[in-house]
Amino acid sequence: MPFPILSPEEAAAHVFDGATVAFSGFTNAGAAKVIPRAIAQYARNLHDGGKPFKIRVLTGASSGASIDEPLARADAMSYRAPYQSGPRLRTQINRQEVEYVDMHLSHLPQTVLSGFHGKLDFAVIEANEITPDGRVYLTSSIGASPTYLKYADRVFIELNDYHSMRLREMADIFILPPPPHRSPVPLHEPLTRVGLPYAVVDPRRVLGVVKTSEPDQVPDFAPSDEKGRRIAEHVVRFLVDEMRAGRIPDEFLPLQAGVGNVANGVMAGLGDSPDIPRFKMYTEVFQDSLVDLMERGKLLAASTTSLTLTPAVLRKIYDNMDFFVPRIVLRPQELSNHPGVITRLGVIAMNTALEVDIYGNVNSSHVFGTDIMNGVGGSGEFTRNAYLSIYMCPSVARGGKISAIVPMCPHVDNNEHSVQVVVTEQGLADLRGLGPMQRAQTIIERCAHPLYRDYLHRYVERSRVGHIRHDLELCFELHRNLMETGSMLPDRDLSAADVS
Ligand code: 0RQ
Repeated sequence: MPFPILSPEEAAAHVFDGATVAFSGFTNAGAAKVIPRAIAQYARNLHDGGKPFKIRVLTGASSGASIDEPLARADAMSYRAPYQSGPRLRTQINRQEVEYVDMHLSHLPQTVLSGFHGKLDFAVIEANEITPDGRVYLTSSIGASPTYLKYADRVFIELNDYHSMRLREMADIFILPPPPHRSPVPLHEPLTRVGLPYAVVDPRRVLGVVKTSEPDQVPDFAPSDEKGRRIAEHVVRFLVDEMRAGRIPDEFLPLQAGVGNVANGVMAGLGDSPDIPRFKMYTEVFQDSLVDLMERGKLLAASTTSLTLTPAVLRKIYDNMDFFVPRIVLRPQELSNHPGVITRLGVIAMNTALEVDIYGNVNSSHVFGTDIMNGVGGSGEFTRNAYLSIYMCPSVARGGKISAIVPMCPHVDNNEHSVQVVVTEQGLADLRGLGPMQRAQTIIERCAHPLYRDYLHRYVERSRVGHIRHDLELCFELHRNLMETGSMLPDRDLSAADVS
């Protein structure tokens, strides 16, 4: 090993106040683990001595328990991009203590190489091997690590022997050159390979290696509830009908599914349906339910940037690599989420909304238009470029006090021009080919909870007539009610309503 072996504390002590540090990890999969914790402790020690210490943090996507939470608990972050999902960090962002750049995930590598985030002082990357000539074999996610390894001034490798050494057989790594010297990415099928099994670093910039044996900290999924099952049923029926109508070919189209319990439940529902043929995925996150589908032969192949799997399920893959290696490709996020490839393959995208307005604009990220939940993540690049873009959510939250169908979203991540289908447990609104007033009627009738339907119809009837109807005095009345009284319809007796 030509690189110095360091303790996490020795590595952390190199990092200086104000440094930009890029960590591996797309979700908790493949996230750096021991060095971020040591940096958090280092920050606490400096703070106790009255010294300032905050770093600017980049990752591939969220990294909750591994990176964001320890650093947030130590008040050690001043800046964060491109996606997060940690409760503590979320609070700091919403108090404006941390500046957060919420961005499309495929754009991240290009913004790094172009210097949009400033100079990259450090990269901290989890790997299961680094060779003397600088080949780096990554672990359970690729994310933006190849870019970070290429552009960071100084690099630390967390050499984690928990992961299977055979992950490199899934890896397909290729960095897009800067514009205008880009050729079309020759990906014609989810399993096509265009790159190398390793990322590359200039060995002279590697300051050291820290050894670990820690699993990824991916939390368990909640079992699918009744609403989730009904949402899954609507999606399955719609896709089967689309096949029968000849708008989805018999061999089906590759699927993308967002993160979370709803998406996990919908994928399980698709897997259980005898009417859905065997299919492939072109997605960014490979979640627990997909492993079972692959073992049953329903899911034939998947392209992803991360294996976001709970430890027991990841272990299943590692114990059966002969089966999984030929079926999974792990790519950098600029390829897993590449708009051109998503369009070429005709991906069916299924993502989750916090709320949807009556015209089909979607808010997935900002409660009240002000408070960040997680971020836009990869939802934007899939929604805008997919063959079919589907949004799913329960029709109400908090026991009916919140309607997910609202007159106007106070923040829009994906707009009515890209969103084609909206699904709640109440039903499915197919918006293709519909003008604004038809969209409004369809969404209210099919997707809104009965508690809110009359209100929403009245809103449309009373609004100013144009191509789209809106009343700028009342469009946020439900949100204002929620902020002021804790319920969007304060006068409704929810105990009498069926909000199950
Ligand atoms: O809050 O837990 O305090 O009760 O929001 O709601 O229903 O558990 O939602 O976990 O499926 O996540 C959109 C956030 C959904 C997620 C979002 C409250 C509700 C609850 C969470 P409590 P659920 P889920 C792939 C693609 C954006 C990025 C994306 C997400 C909490 O899917 O972040 O899709 N997506 N990326 O009570 C106020 C409303 C609400 C509301 C629900 N209308 N107003 N609060 N809640 N609706 C991933 C990547 O790119 C990596």
